[in-house]
Amino acid sequence: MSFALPKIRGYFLGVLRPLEVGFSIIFFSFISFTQAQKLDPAIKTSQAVMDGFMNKRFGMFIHFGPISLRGTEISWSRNKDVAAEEYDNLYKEFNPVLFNADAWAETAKEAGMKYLTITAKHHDGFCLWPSSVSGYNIMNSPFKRDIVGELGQACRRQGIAFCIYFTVLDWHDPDYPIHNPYDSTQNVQGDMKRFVATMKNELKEIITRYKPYMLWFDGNWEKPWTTEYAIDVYQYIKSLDKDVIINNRLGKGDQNSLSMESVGDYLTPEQRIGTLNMKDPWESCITICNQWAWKPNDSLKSLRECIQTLVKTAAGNGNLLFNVGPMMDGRMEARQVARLKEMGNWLSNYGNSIYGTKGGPYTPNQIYASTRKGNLIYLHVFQKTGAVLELPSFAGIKITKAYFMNGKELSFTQDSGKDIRINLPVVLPDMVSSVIVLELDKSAELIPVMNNQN
Ligand code: FHN
Repeated sequence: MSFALPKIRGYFLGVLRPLEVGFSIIFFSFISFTQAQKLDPAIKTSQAVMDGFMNKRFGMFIHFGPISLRGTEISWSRNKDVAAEEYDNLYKEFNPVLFNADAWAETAKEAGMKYLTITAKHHDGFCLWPSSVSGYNIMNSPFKRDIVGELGQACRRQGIAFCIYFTVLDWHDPDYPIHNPYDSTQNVQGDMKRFVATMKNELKEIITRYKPYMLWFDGNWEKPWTTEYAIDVYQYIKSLDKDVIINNRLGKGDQNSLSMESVGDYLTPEQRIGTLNMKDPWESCITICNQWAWKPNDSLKSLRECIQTLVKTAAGNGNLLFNVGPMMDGRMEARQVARLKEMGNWLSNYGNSIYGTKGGPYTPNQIYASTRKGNLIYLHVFQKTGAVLELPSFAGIKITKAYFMNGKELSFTQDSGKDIRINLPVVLPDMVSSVIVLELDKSAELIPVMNNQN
């Protein structure tokens, strides 16, 4: 038997060795594959930069391009309301002569917005800056002015952080396999390697010329795009500017399925107020009307809806990126500018209850929502349901004073662990959202999120 062992051992080694090698190749390629699938946390945007971004709470989103000549939706109306041929030649008529970057930046400033995001390139592939990478750009239109550059400078003059929207997919680029989302028979072989190289060159132009504070990617759900490309582009961007913020739509997926696992720095719920989330940074993007790009007589949200959308977003611990679509001549509609100004008036009174606050501890509902900072809770009351506002109380922390922000003191009772009862005046001081300040004897940020759904 003993002499047999080396043989058996030799036999098995004979068999095992190649298997071992095989397994280790598979194992290590799996590791490197999963490694490539993961973003190196060391290059991720720093917590300090993200905190600075989340303290801003309110930004302007601008969807603009040659499609404003037709008043139909940007990119999605191509091959639908507007034939691709006609759509792709609109830039030859695009001449927004009344475009005034300072007017746009001032409108954002007076609305109380702290950052602004412009669609430098949407899915239709048209570049609103003088790109030397793509000839399909503003300098080949009758307008021949750098809309992105002028807006960046205007934002800096107004002290507003300048951000840039950049599409991942490009239905106009011959290297991108999909040219019509409504008809896959028009798909082509394309060349994604070259497409990603072009994307990097365009991003280099944008980042080095305009030094955006944040890049708002989109169009990351189609088949040709992969997580590997996303990681590669994220790393490339960070090699150009380590502090530029990148939303989570660089990662592969659609906006509802994306998580913090995705490639990017924050979550981006769309056309809805995100759920209260004290852990992951998030920003809801919502239209002031219905369409992203300009549409004649599009239905404009009421001031109540606009303010309560902002308040509920902040109360959920998120930012609101509020969208306007300028008209074909480059002006923003006067009624939209007026609505934004009204929001700015509200914020000039109650801004401290929004900027730099945290969400919670109460979960927003139809009657109230709350934000907090230090030892203060800001209760946003949307409507009266009676002479007394009842709230679940929080243990171990006492309310020392209650009063309307910039207003009179209110009487209240608090039996810890059960509820808080605040006596309200006959008429609330603000029609859309009245702010009651609760001063506490300890930090409000210690209070766990309450489940106070009505
Ligand atoms: O397809 C785009 C759409 O046109 C618009 O830009 C919105 C804004 O967030 N995002 C995509 C739809 O999810």
